[in-house]
Parts: sequence; C-alpha cells; structure tokens
Amino acid sequence: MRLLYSALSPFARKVRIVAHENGFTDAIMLETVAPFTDESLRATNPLSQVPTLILDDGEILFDSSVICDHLDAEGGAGLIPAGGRDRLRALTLQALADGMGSAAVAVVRERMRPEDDQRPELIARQTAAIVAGLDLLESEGLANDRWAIAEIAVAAQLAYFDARKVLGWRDGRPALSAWFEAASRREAMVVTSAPLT
Ligand SMILES: N[C@@H](CCC(=O)N[C@@H](CS)C(=O)NCC(=O)O)C(=O)O
Repeated sequence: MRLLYSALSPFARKVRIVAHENGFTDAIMLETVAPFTDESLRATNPLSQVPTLILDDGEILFDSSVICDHLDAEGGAGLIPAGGRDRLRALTLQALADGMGSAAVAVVRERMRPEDDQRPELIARQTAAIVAGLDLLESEGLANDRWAIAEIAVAAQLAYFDARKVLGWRDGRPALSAWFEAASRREAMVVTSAPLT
C-alpha cells in the first residue's frame, strides 16, 4: 500500500496511528505530497487532499475516516466499534475531532495570507468551532484506559494545534490536558510524531 501524506497533516497522523495499531507500519509505503501546491495529487484524489491510500490492487481510498475503517477492518485491532450506540458515539467523536482539524487547517491557511488580506471573521468562526469542540471534550471527558478511533482522532488534532500553534487550548481544560499528556506517551503517538519519509 502507498500512503500519500504530509508530515504535519493531522488527518494523515490519525491514519498512521491506526496503521501502527493494526500492525501495518511496514506494509505501507509513505510518500510525501504537498496537497496545496502539488496539482499532480488531483489525478489520484480529485479533492487533492492527504491522506490518500492506494491499495496494492490500485484501489484509491480517501478520506481519513474511510482509510481508518479499511485498515481496522483488515488489521483487526477493533478500534472502530462494529455497531450500536458505541459505534455511533465513536464515529461522532471522530467527526468532531476531524471537524475541529478542518477548522484549524483553515485558520492556519488564513494566517499565511498577508496580514491585510486576512479575514478576521473567518478566523473567528473557525476558532469558535474549535473552542466549542474543546469544551465538549473537556466536559464529557476521555478515558485514559481507552485508545480507539475517537481518542486517536482527538489526539492527532490536539498535537496539530500545538505543532501549528493554532491556539492555546490547555487553560481551563485540566482534564483534556492531562488526558493528552498521557495519550502523547503512547507508542503510536511517539513513532508518528517525527516526520517520516
Ligand atoms: N476530511 C479529510 C480532510 C483532509 C484534509 O483536509 N487534508 C488537508 C491537509 S491537512 C489537505 O490535504 N488539504 C488540501 C486541500 O484541501 O486543498 C480527511 O479526513 O481526510
């Protein structure tokens, strides 16, 4: 399999963690792509987004949730509940984390524009989504003894917030901060933290 990815993409990080937990690290060839500037990616994924997974038989998978679904089904780690309310809850939390990530990427992209061209209302709206998501995670709480798709998705995004200095999110959120500190020590987080080539 070939994974088209960028080292800082939180969505690609989530996929790499799920791949690691399912024992696929050696089976996946990582190929760095710059999704915002490399138009050749569009021939593989019309959305020109990473992560994009190309299976050995040529089948192309995106987005990150579909790739995770496939890897977990094939690898059998059981990170995605098979059915019932557990599944709905896990997928909804993954969607929350991914949505916060999309908002964060939008903020980072906006901040890259010349200061005079930046749209404060766009940054404010995207930041509001991130803040509300963080508050929900703080009040609902994440279990330290659970490490499945929802927790992996959240950890990948929190790490991105730090790496890109999207916002200071720890103040007023002691539970989420402590949870993330413990999550960051997990092997899958450590081995996916450095840019891989
Ligand atoms: N919903 C997608 C989001 C992926 C995404 O936004 N990736 C960013 C990099 S972090 C990207 O490739 N953006 C390029 C673009 O949207 O043009 C997923 O979960 O895979």
